[in-house]
Amino acid sequence: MTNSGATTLTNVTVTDPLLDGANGTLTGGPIATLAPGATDTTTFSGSYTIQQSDIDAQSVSNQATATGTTPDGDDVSDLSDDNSNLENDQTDTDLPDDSDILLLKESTFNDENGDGFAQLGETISYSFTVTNTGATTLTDITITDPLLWRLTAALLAAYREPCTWSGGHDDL
Ligand SMILES: [Ca+2]
Ligand SMILES: [Ca+2]
Ligand SMILES: [Ca+2]
Repeated sequence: MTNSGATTLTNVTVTDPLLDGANGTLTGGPIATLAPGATDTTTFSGSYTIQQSDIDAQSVSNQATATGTTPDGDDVSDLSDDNSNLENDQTDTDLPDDSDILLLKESTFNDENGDGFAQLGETISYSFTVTNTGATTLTDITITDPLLWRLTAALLAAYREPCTWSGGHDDL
């Protein structure tokens, strides 16, 4: 925070929609008096707790506003910038990507006539458990399985249910 004008400013405050919100804190101030050319780097500080939407976006952007009162009683203000006193850019924080997925495929042989052996026409049931092991929200999750496509084709011809899908649907 710098007073870039020629007059002394009083009652200097900072507002920030992100840090003033439910997941942020903005502490310090107001600065009672800021002389011409003076810079204050210690009075105001803030923090923000990142949300799932931020992790998914892999970035947090926001901007603060400083306001001070001139000797005439007027207010002057400036939108914050990330690296220059002459600009008004949002401050961006990149969040590292942490996306990953795991698939578990389990099987059960269905000894449908109960004789302890496998015969033609008996089936195997498969279940799939999909887990999001990363930190981001995943969408449009699909499973491909060349064996089950073959089974589906072969057994649909015989009007039989080729396999069952169970488990993991909550993760899908
Ligand atoms: Ca800038
Ligand atoms: Ca600015
Ligand atoms: Ca059997």
